[in-house]
Amino acid sequence: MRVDVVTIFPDFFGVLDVSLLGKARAAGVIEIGVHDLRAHTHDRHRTVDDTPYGGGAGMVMRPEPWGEALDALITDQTTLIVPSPAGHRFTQLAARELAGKPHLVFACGRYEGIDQRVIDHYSERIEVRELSLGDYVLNGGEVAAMAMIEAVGRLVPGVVGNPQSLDEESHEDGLLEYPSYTKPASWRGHEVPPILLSGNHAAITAWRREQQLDRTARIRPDLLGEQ
Ligand code: 6GU
Repeated sequence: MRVDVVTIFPDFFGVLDVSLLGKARAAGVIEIGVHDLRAHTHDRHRTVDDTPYGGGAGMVMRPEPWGEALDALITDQTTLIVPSPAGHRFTQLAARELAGKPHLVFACGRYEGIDQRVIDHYSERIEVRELSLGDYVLNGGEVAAMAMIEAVGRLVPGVVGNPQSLDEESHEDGLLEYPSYTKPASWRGHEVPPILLSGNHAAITAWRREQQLDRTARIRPDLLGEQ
């Protein structure tokens, strides 16, 4: 898979060199390119934003640098992702879908967002997804893009060492994960649930399922279709 990111803060993406994703990158399983939007400005001040038509607070990113930057990156195989608090919710299902795409381009906007015509223009040519992490506001798309790259990247075959560990995680089966324990069996007066020491695998599986349902009902009843 290839991932390209366009941003006015390329330095944000330095962390993509560390941990599992960094290893996958070094091994060539995922190629990631980070591109400075300002390389596509042509004025002395390298301007990327301007005041909104119709008035209002904040600044809007001008379409021309985006057009130049994205034209240099996209092919008809590209999925363009625009992180935005006004987008569709980014979920584990969305991450799975994106992990099957050959080329993702993230357009990280700042300020009040990118001129809408950029999204309209590329939507006529390629798949464009406006995606939000959740119902809160970040200063820009960079941190959101990083979260999405990590969530998608770890689903690409060869990135996570043991693929089975992916199947038992929160959200893969629509439920929150069961609690995990390791040694010692007793710590500061807290005991590991005895069933986990019983060696009865059927009973352990049933207990874990019960814990998943219990936890989901308490913490995320919306996942069970209850509000
Ligand atoms: Cl994708 N972008 C911004 N700016 N804020 C967000 C977000 C994205 N998701 C949640 N909040």
